[in-house]
Amino acid sequence: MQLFISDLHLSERRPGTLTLFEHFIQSLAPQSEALYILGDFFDYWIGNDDQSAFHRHVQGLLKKLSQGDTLVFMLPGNRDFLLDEKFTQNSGATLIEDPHLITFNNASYLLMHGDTLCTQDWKYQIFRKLVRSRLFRQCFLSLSLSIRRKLAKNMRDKSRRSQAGRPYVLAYEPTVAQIFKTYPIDALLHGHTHEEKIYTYPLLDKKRFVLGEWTDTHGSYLKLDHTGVSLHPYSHP
Ligand SMILES: [Mn+2]
Repeated sequence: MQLFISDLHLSERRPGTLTLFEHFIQSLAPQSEALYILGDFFDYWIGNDDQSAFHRHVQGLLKKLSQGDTLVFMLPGNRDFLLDEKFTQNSGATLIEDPHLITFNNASYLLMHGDTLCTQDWKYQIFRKLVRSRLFRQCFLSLSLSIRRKLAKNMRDKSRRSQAGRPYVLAYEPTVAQIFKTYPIDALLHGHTHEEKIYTYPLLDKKRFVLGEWTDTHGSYLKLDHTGVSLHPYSHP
């Protein structure tokens, strides 16, 4: 069995979500061969030198899981795209690229965070290209931690304001169709849009599984086993 989660947006300001995740990683996750985290695991990640007690604790949770029988994979999202090899050392999680192809039981699945599917938001796609460049990375990481923290907070506030009152940007279906054309897959698994929903494409005989966001009381995960992929809510027992 393999498990997939995304969009926990873990931060010091969301202790309840951390508690729910702690339960997940100690009860369900150790039963799986692999845990894939599909982006926005952290609400923000401004560089590996930001080793607060909170970050050390979360990395420790992943490390403990990876030292058992479960492989941990981390696909960075738009909030934590600065995760790097140092994080791998501290957490035992292997970083994977977006998109990432896996096969299981003779079926193929494509894993993504999901922001690259929202191509109607062209302003965001330009911004994404810019911040993922080597130059931006070097410049940003050369700033002091306190300045990076301020910039990250400004960016979050700005995105919250621009998002307020508007429907969440969804995946653009022609872009999804292009993905199905490009990759010989049975299903696409992603997060980012927080929908917690399964899309079916009967003409193509394909599916798209969209993970939900985690809160204090509600989590969301995908399970892949011999029966295929299934979407599940997660809550405190
Ligand atoms: Mn996201």
